[in-house]
Amino acid sequence: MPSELIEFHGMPAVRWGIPGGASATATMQGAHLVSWTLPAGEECLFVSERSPFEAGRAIRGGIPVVFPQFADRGPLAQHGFARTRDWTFIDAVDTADGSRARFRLESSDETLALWPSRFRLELSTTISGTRLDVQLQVVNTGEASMSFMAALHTYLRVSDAAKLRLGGLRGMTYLERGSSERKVEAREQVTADEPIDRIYFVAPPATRLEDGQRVVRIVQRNFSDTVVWNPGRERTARMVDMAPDGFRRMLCVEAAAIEPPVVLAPGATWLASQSIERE
Ligand code: TA6
Repeated sequence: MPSELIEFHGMPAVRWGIPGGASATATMQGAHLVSWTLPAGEECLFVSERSPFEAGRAIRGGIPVVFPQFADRGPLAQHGFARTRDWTFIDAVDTADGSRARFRLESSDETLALWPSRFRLELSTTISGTRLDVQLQVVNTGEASMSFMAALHTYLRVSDAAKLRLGGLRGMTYLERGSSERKVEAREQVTADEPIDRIYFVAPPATRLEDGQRVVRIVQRNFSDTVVWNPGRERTARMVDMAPDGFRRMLCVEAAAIEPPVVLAPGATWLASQSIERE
C-alpha cells in the first residue's frame, strides 16, 4: 500500500489503504467500491456472493455510482450507465484526511449515443480510522445546460436486517416504490423487517443505524434525497444475483439527488458526498 492494482473476482481493481489500518477496494468498472475494511479487519460493505463480476453487468453490492438517471426515471438503463462503464484510476495518496483514491469518467462517443450531455465525473473515496468519505464531482464540459440524477447506492453490511433501527428520518416526506402517494415518516426508528424501498425527499442532516452493538452514522452533503432499500425475502428469491438470505445481511442507505434533478450550466461543477462512520 498505499495502492496496488489487483483483480477482484477477475475484475481489474485498485486496493488502497493505511498499512495496518483501514483498506478499500474499487473496481475500475464503475469506480465501484466493493470493500471497505476497518483497522481490525471487519468488512463494512455488503457484496452479494452471487453477484456477476463481468464487464458491462452491474455488481450487486458495495457502492454503485448511479448517474445520470436514478432507477427507471428516464429513458436510460436502470440507474444509468456510470456503474457499468470503465473509469480511469487517477491516483491514491495519503492526505491530511486519510488515504484517498480518485477515479474519473468522461463523456465519450459511447455515452453521447445514449445521453446528449458532455460531462466529467470524479469520484474521490477517502478512508481514515473508522470513517469512509465518498465524494462525487460532476462537471458540465459541454456548451449546453445539463440535467441529471445521481446517487451513491451504498449497501451496508449488517448482522440482521430484521433487527435494524435507522433513526433520523422522522417527519420526512417519502414515496414508497409502487405507490404514487407521498407520506410523512411517523417513526422515530425506521426498520427493515419488512421490504422497504423509499425515497425520502429533503435529506436529513444525518441518519444513525443501530445494528445490534454496532452504530453507524451516515451524513450526506448536497445530495437532496435519501433512499432506503431492502428487497425482503420474496423479491430476493426472484433476484438471480442474491442468495435467498442476502436481504438479511444488507441495507441500502443511499445519498441521492433525484427530485428535482440537478441542473448544471456549461462549465459549472456540482459536488456532493456521503460519509459513513462507525461510532
Ligand atoms: O435504490 C433502490 C432501487 O431503485 C430499488 O428500487 C431496487 O430496484 C434497487 O435500486 C436495485 O436496483 P438494481 O438496478 O441494482 O437491481
